[in-house]
Amino acid sequence: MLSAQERAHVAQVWDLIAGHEAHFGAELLLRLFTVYPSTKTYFPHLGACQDQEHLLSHGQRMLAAVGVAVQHLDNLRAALSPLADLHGQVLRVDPSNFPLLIQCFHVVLASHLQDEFTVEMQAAWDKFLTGVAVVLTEKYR
Ligand code: ZNH
Repeated sequence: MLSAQERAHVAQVWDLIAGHEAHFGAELLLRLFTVYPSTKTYFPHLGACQDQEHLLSHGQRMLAAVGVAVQHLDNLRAALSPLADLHGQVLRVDPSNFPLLIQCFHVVLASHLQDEFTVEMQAAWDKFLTGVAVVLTEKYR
């Protein structure tokens, strides 16, 4: 559960990303694949050539889902239910990959926002993304 202050920080971070979902998402994926090459195995069509078009389109979809989560902080589980089915039952992404993505998220944010990205914003954003990851990984049965 996020406090009022944490919600404000999450909204503030999202305002800085909104409108740049595809580029932000592509950079996030590229960093994930570079720092944790094992994650590429989930994206055979992306990993091999790291085709910019594919990175941008998948980045866009991923970040758009994060945007939906930002708009539904009080009911993440309902808002992300179809995506949780997809990750848990179809893609079967190992849950250990989520913290890796979250870490890359922080680095990409920090590298762009620099001094604008305060420790309070980072802490709130971490709590938020962890909440998203919990929902996306709880349908593994
Ligand atoms: Zn994921 C897909 C989101 C994480 C892997 N994803 C996806 C999508 C989305 C997402 C929106 C699309 C869907 C449709 O189309 O329908 N993710 C997401 C989010 C997150 C994630 C939000 C966190 C935060 N993922 C993840 C991880 C991984 C993944 C960690 C691993 C590494 N995904 C994935 C895959 C896919 C997806 C493989 C599929 C792709 C294609 O199809 O191409």
